[in-house]
Amino acid sequence: MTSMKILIAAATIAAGTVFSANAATLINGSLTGPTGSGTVPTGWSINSITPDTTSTGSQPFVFNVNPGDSPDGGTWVGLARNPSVFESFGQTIADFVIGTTYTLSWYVTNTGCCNGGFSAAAEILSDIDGTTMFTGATHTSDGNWYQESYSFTATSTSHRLDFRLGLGADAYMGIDGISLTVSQVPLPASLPLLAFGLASFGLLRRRRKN
Ligand SMILES: [Ca+2]
Repeated sequence: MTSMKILIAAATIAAGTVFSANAATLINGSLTGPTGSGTVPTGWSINSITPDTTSTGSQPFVFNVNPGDSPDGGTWVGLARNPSVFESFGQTIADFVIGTTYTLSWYVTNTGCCNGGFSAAAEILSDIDGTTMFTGATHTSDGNWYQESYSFTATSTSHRLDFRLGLGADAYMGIDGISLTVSQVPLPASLPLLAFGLASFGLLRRRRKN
């Protein structure tokens, strides 16, 4: 193995170690659970009104457009809204590392609901600690699944993440396959490992000269 290859391998291991150490634990991002109106899967809690756990094959309502399975598969959560209220669900994650940047991603579909009602175009909003941090693209009621994501930096070890639709004309959307990954670690955490990698490289070069 050349010294450059060893350096790259060391840096890769170092980066992997830092990234896994900073990982935050999102429970049941696949939203797997028994279907039903006004219920959310294990690991999640209702924040507002009555989100539903549903699937293509077993839903509590009749969708305007029946979606295929999401890319995540299995069950997913349906959210309704009207001009004055929205359904919302989420979970509190308590092992964030302050200063670390995380990427939150999910799949969304606009199915519409209930025999033609709730047919407006709409978008997913991602709230952190009750503040909207990201508004997804507006999707018409076509039953297709779209992936969306954004990044944020943890400012506390504990943050509450919620998903909902913004207020507006009656609409119904599904969300599934929610994932939370580390996208950037704070510089001070990576510095000692980078120094270790560079020191290893220096040792190898010195050994070669001898
Ligand atoms: Ca799922």
